[in-house]
Amino acid sequence: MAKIINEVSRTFNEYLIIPGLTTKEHTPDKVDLKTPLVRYKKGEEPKISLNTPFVSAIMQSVSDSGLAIALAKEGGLSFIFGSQSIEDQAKMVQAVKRHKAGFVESRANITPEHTLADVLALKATTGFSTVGVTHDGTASGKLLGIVTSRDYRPSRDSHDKKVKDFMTPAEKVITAKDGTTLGEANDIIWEHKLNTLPIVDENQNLKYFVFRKDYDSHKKNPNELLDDKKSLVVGAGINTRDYEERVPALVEAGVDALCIDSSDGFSEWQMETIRYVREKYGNEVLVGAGNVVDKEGFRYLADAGADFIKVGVGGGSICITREQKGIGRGQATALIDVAEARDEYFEETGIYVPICSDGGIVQDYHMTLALAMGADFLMMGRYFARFDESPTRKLIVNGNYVKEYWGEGSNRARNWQRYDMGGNSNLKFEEGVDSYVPYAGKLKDNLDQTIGKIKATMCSCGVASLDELQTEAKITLVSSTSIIEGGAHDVIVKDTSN
Ligand code: CPR
Repeated sequence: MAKIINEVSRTFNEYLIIPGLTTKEHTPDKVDLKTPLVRYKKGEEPKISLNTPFVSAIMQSVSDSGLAIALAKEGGLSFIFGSQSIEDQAKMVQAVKRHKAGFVESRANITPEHTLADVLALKATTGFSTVGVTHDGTASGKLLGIVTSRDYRPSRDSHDKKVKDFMTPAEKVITAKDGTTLGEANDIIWEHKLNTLPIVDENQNLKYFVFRKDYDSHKKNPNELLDDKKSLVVGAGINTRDYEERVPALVEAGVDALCIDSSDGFSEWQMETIRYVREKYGNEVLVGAGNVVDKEGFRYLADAGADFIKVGVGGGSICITREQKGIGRGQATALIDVAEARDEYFEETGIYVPICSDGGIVQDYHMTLALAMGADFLMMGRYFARFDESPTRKLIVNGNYVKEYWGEGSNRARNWQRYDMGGNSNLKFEEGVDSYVPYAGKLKDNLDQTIGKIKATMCSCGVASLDELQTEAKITLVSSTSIIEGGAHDVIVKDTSN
């Protein structure tokens, strides 16, 4: 007979944290969120620790080089999506590793043959008002001019007007050569009263923009996640099919950590992928695995040598795996179970294998709960998809700004490998949806708020580190009636939207 687990599996919404004694020592500025990313032996240091316990989901609509740069600057890490060609993924990894503070790759580009209507559409979807005009409309094409909002009047000019007829042509644009330092670039910006300085290579191909408005933000962020050569740290997703080609290309590109991306990671396919990495690179290349939802799954991947293990099946906001396949487990219960397995494994072997709670986080307090329940770090898709830095279009839907967000198992992403069960079967059915999420602005502003809330809650618990949170937090189940008590109730809430 099948094994029936009668314990209900639960979600974060069903729990709350009970405050502990807050001493005068417990102030948010003293809270440290540093956490291990990869396995380590008792008494040793992990090869990589995060300064902020967040990683961004391995998804087309979330983790490209732009988001990876923004998140590493804040102390977290992105796993660049693997559902693209090996070459394109390696290029994205390289773009992060080669990133120089203050030098940004142009994310809004157009050709001279496009029209004002195209410029306006590009501005609306990307949010960028400086558009690079290049011969092929790419971010690295020959620079032929730039367009800023000073070059056109949307209410007066014909929207059919060609870009070449109103752009500031390259001969009139002050540029600097690749290799210019940030200090030199800023001097040129000040001297010529510029808003934007394009950086070009010896063939006049566009490399970067340096923006005047960013000047202050170039000051180094103390949380920034850097490798020993002072480059930003970046991860990448891999699959269990083409790893013999993909892994070497990503390693060559300078990737810091890999993660096998699968909706169900408790498989021999994952074990073989980890074995391949170990045989070829020993412990030099770091590789996480998952996803699992119980002790057995954790143990299997830990024994296989995974550097970290992701937890969660079916809890993602865009995910319909539970409806489609009937597999999964409430995220909180899965996490609590796997955290116990991780601690037992540490006891027994002296090896700590960090766990990552992946999917299903909606409220900021869910993050604190997940960390208190034992997660070493959190993977989020929906949360990051809402920001300027995510790779998707910003649109207006029903009068509100939104960003697009689609699942890796949706028809749009077509990342069937993530759901692949091996063999020659060619089964393809959707395990996720294509959606919109409310637009939320800049990553840094949102992260500052979120981290502020987590630190405040930790102070309420009387703890100053994640380790202390995990050992000392008191967590309680809540009834459905007490959930009503938790929101505003029995009052008429004023409409403050106008
Ligand atoms: P949220 O943070 O949006 O709730 O969840 C993101 C996570 O959802 C991803 O890290 C991944 O594990 C999972 N995921 C992504 N696409 C998916 C589809 Cl189509 N189906 C099921 N899970 C998906």
